[in-house]
Amino acid sequence: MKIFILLALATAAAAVRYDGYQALRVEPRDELQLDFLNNLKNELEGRISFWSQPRTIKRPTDILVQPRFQDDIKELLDAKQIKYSVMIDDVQSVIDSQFRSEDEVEISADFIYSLYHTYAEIQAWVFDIADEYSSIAQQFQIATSYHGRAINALKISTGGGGTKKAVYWQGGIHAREWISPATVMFITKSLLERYGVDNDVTEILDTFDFYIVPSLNVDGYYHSWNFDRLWRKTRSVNRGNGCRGVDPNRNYEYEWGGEGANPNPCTETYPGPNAFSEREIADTTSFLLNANQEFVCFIDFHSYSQLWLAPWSYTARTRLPEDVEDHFDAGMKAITALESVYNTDYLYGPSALTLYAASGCSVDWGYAKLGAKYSYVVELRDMGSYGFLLPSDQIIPTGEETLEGVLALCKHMVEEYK
Ligand code: 0X9
Ligand code: ZN
Repeated sequence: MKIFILLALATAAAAVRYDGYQALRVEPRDELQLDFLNNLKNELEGRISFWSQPRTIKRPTDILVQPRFQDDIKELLDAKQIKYSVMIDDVQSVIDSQFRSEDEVEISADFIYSLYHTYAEIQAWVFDIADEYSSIAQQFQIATSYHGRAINALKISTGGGGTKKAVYWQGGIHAREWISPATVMFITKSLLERYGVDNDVTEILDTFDFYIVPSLNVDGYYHSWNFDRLWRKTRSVNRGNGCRGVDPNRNYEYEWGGEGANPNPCTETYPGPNAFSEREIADTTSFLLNANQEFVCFIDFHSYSQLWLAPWSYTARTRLPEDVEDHFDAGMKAITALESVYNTDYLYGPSALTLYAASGCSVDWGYAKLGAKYSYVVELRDMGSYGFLLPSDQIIPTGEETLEGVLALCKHMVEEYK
């Protein structure tokens, strides 16, 4: 009996709840207001979570505020005449609406693309889709997580014995960005089902080999399903510190530990004790470097903000890469095609200049170290109505428009490389 009660208590305490938490959209007007927000962020680090960084007056900053701080924060913003609005009134109710009911789980044995899926379901999907398209697709384990979970990947190849140029796409590096794995799975199955049916897709798959990882940060993803929906980082233990996890998108070995990374392990942008400290990142990058293929494309799918970003990410204070014009041409083709589907507004630009500087990011590593000319980081929907909590009825539309975006990019690459 005692044990039972203890267990019950432990489970009740495990899941983080966000009852009454508000997401505030804050729109700084000038550098002074921006500085104020940055100071606020530093002071309240760990107590208030910034969903986006207050780095530019061109983009709003979204802040998650717990009930007991709401009055104070709003008073502060009013006093400084900083414009804000309540983006989400009760974060927990939006979270609740995202989890599937038991009925939905039982609906069908088929994979339902219009729902969010658990870690186990996504990994099973990799095996199943490889089986379904076994003449051109193959499952393989690309990495192992800190907790020993398998990180499965798909290789799509229509022949060529490894001599073709290659494309690499990954989703789910940030755990709470659920739309990312969902979108990567949607575009992957769309490519597979259109091969031999649609001329463009056939030419694309006949020109390039594809390596696709739907869910990279699997420990974080598992944690976001079972314990804290808003978890971002990995789940590794930080020595001498009670706060867990490293930001895997600050952990790449290119300009590691510079701007936009925070040495405090309790922050969301902690880059880790050293580059590639996270097994998920070390394993995937070493796979790519040893794959014996020439990678020409690297895309890391994130959410949210509707941005298509190119190098450099690590700083705005350097010359843009020599391929800047080609990055721009291909990137603009991608967002033009994407926008034409549902009129979803996207912005294209070099990462640090468009958003904020972030060092040790995948996009820079993909370009500078892997040598993939077309290296991008894509921030999927939305613009901040739901932020990381995008409702599942937007999965298919997001998939459909993103598919058109990547197809336009691939067509550009076919022209260049075929
Ligand atoms: O900060 C990140 O890792 C990415 N944004 S997210 O909200 N998905 O966490 C953006 C990385 C892109 N690089 C730069 N903005 N420099
Ligand atoms: Zn992200």
